Amino acid sequence: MSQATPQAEDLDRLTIDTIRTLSMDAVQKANSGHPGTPMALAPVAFHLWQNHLRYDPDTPLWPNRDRFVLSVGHASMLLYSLLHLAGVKELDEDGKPTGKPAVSLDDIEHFRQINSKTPGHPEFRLTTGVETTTGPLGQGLGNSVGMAMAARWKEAHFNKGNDKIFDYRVYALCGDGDMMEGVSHEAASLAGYLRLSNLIWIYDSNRITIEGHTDLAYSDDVEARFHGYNWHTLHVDDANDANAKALEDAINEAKSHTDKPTLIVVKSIMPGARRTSRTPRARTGRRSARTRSRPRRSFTAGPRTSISTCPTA
Ligand SMILES: Cc1ncc(C[n+]2csc(CCOP(=O)(O)OP(=O)(O)O)c2C)c(N)n1
Ligand SMILES: [Mg+2]
Repeated sequence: MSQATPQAEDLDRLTIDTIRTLSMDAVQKANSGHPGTPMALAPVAFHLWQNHLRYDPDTPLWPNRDRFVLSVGHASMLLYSLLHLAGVKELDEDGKPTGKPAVSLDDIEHFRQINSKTPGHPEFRLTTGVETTTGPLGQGLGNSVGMAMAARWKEAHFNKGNDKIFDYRVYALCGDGDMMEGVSHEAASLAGYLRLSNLIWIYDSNRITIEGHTDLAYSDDVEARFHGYNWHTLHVDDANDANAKALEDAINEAKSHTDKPTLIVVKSIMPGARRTSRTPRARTGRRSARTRSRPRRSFTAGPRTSISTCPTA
């Protein structure tokens, strides 16, 4: 795994911080969007994409690729940053390579602009590498169950003995809002009944939504519900950089299961803004240069984008 040497650790940290700064700057330039969630989930997404997700950036439609579903579609800058940094190549509507990146820096500069490849919520076909459109909360989770069922169908039809053409997994990243929606629980029930062990949901249980603390409207014991649906459940208490090992262990354990789907409950905290990271404004609001520079100061100095207006070292 990626923690072998100090140099590798530095590079991991730089990549995580670059996801964060791209997300901050794009939201700031658009003056619209959610910077907090991509910033807080950057380590989770990085470790998943770097160490687990099986994909080929040069062949984005490779049939046996793992699928990544961003059910927290409002955190779209997380996915655009990943596609940009991973160097995923763009395909045209016939699936032919265009020779361009799926998401360029210019596309990120046009985040949330009309006709851009980087709309507020990711859209299937519009942006190469986006596996499904996830506008309404809960939607992506429902889609991920369908994808995991499709994978099982392909395995049953095309794998012969030990020759496995298909053995991919489906990962979905979700939040409190997804769990509040009914569709996610109907889909989870089906996934448990079908024993879809190729399905892993990572739930960002940050206890905050757009309106405020989840205590205002939500008190479910989510893990208990999922046990009832015949899922494995795991948790990672702090999904920040320092705890990469806990996250790695949880994903490895989820991958080792062959009998049921797995829910990994993570608690994300936005770095550099711990005091305010659990307020709705921190997660969804635009920031002044001063409040943006506070988290930025705690980040590794990485490549700066031309969209940045933030005065920092
Ligand atoms: C069905 C549906 N209702 C409302 C919205 C609008 N919406 C976007 S983000 C959000 C809050 C999501 O909260 P949470 O999932 O906890 O995400 P976090 O704020 O922690 O990133 C809402 C209500 C939506 N996208 N879909
Ligand atoms: Mg939340």
